[in-house]
Amino acid sequence: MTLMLFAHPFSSYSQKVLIALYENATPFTYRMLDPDHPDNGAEFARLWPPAKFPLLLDGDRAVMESSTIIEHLQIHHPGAVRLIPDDPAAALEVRMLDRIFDNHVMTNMQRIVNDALRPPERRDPVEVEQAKAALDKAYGWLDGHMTARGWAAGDFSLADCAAAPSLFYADWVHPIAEQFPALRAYRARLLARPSFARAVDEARPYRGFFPLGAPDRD
Ligand SMILES: N[C@@H](CCC(=O)N[C@@H](CS)C(=O)NCC(=O)O)C(=O)O
Repeated sequence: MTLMLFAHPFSSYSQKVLIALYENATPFTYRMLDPDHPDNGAEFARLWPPAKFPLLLDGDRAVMESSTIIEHLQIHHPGAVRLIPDDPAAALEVRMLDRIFDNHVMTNMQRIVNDALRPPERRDPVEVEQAKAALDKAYGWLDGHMTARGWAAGDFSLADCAAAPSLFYADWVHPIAEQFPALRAYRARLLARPSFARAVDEARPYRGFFPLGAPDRD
């Protein structure tokens, strides 16, 4: 049964799931969500009216939410790389870090990007200031957490799939300061991981669309 992923290469949550697929070389059909593929957009909107992507279609079963998609892949299409450990306590740690990256890094990064997407008269400097302050708090905690660690929670896992795009884009909108060397080194390690390097390369043609202007690096 062919897996189908409705996604876009420049989307951070799409990248999170693409990392998982690439880690295990899991075959799938890429259903690109862009104006050149209106049929994909129409089917996606029918399957999931909130229209937040990515979405995985496994036969006739639609799976929403990036973390759940990665859990689904491990249960139904497992590969050599176990992204959620079998040990329940280790799995809990992985899921906690996954939530931290999504809720405290990705969400605050998206607040800043979403503000930049608004017309100038509807932008909110207070919102941006609060999001940056929240990112700094997250960076501080994560820097301590990553000291003397290679990956976020044991072996490379779901948590690192979440960390890679969230830290990648968060550093673009609010750079991780030099006072957080362990977090900066972790971001560099994620960029060197072949699965994420591939996702970053596939997204490269779209950098011109980044509303705040993509930096000339990474
Ligand atoms: N909690 C969702 C978040 C998905 C999400 O926010 N996706 C973004 C793209 S990275 C999106 O759909 N943006 C379009 C929109 O908000 O209309 C997940 O983990 O999959």
